[in-house]
Amino acid sequence: MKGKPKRREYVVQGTTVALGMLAAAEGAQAQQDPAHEHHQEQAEQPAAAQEHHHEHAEPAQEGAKAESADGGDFTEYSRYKPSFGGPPGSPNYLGKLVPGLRKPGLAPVPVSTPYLEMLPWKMVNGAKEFEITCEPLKREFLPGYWMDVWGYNGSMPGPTIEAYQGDRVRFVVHNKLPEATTIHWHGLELPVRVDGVPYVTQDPIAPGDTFVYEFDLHQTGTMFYHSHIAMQEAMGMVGFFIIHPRVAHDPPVDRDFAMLFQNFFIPPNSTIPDTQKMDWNWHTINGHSGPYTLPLVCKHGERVRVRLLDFSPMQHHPIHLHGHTFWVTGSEGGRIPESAWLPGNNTLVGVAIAKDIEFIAFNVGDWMFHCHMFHHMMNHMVSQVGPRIRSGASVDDYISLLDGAPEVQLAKTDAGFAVPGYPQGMKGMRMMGGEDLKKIMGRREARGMRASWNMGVKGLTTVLRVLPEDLYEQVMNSDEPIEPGVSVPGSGPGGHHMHMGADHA
Ligand SMILES: [Cu+2]
Repeated sequence: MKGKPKRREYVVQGTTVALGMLAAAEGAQAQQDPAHEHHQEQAEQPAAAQEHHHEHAEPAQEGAKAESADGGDFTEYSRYKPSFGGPPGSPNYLGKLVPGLRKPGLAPVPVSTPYLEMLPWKMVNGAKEFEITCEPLKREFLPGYWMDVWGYNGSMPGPTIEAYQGDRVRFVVHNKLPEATTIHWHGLELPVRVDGVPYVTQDPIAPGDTFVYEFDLHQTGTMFYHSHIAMQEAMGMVGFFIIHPRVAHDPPVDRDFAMLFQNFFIPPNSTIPDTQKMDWNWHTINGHSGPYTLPLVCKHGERVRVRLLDFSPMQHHPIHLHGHTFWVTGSEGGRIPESAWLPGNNTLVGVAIAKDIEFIAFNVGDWMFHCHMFHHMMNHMVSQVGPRIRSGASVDDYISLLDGAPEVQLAKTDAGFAVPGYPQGMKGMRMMGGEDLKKIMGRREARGMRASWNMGVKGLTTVLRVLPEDLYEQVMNSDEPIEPGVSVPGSGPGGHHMHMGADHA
């Protein structure tokens, strides 16, 4: 960072004043706030937590030391720049127990699941009652690519269920699928008759029928709901079921995001997933492929939680975040005790497993946040039949489906096919431009990114944007135009944002 004065200047300009005020406010708050004192006094509070709240009360000192550290002293942790904290085992080591900017002891922040609605409820006979309709629907994976999938209430994945420990919940489930279904509540400890397994715990819900599930929630964590019929799961029938504690976990987070990863095989020129195929060419996060995934935007210095869920048929996803070290703090089994949290930059999320990660967003910029499987970092990986077909390749699959298969040219004459074995020029992928591209580049969450950012974000890829407070306000809460590239200080505006698809490689 020191070698890049431009970037440093930017950060300083953007945040010094705010930081000074924040530090002063926090210090004052720590002295005056009775809730904070009470929190420190609690006898049952672990020593580690007491220490970090003590530290929280003296951010001014933290800032002063960070300024003079000069590489010699690694023990101070700064929420506003890369730093070590430590030693390992201490509460501020790699930001482990450094709290968010929010006060402890409050209700949790609501979870944010980009592109997925919250499932509404109303109180009926002492329970939160939710209506769920199982149905076929269309989902736009990328602009112009409308896929025929199955899901809930018009959404794939389904809307997010957000509830609290101690709630009694009731789900009135309507089946508008052409076949029978059930809903299983994954990770929940509940009476067996509402476990949602066809034949084993209940009769399947026939098309047109309604079934009611009702149970109490005593757990917390990142759970989910899904059909318990395998081929329906592969059509997309899943959604988040997040159960918050009544009081936020300590240390409190300022943001709580959730991302659900899926794979589908959708043959070229088809819109229907082939659920029996053990090959995958479309990859989605909350129902969208990169760069149509929604950037996660947070403010510099915040503590952020991201809940990761893999609901792919067969494939695991090593989820990698650039520029930050996170701690794995939870699973579909609930909160992990602090002693068992693991630091990492990449965590393997297995099929039907949830992992919560937390970190301090100390590093300003637009950071890649993605699955690290190479085939999951792009769309439309197709072999045998489709865009990659060329002379000498097997056409068995194609020939066996002559009546139903789209027309495929066996000889390609354009230059992109001149290099044998070079698959990246995906000739079957439709070009995108104009209105399609506006759908991607015109989103509020992408304002101020480099003009060419979309060329580097594909498949199971999104971007974590850590913005200084003033830029965050500009991006998220104003409509004034923003210069491209301003969120990657010193990098320039970026090239032209281009059509995606075939010919950029
Ligand atoms: Cu993956």
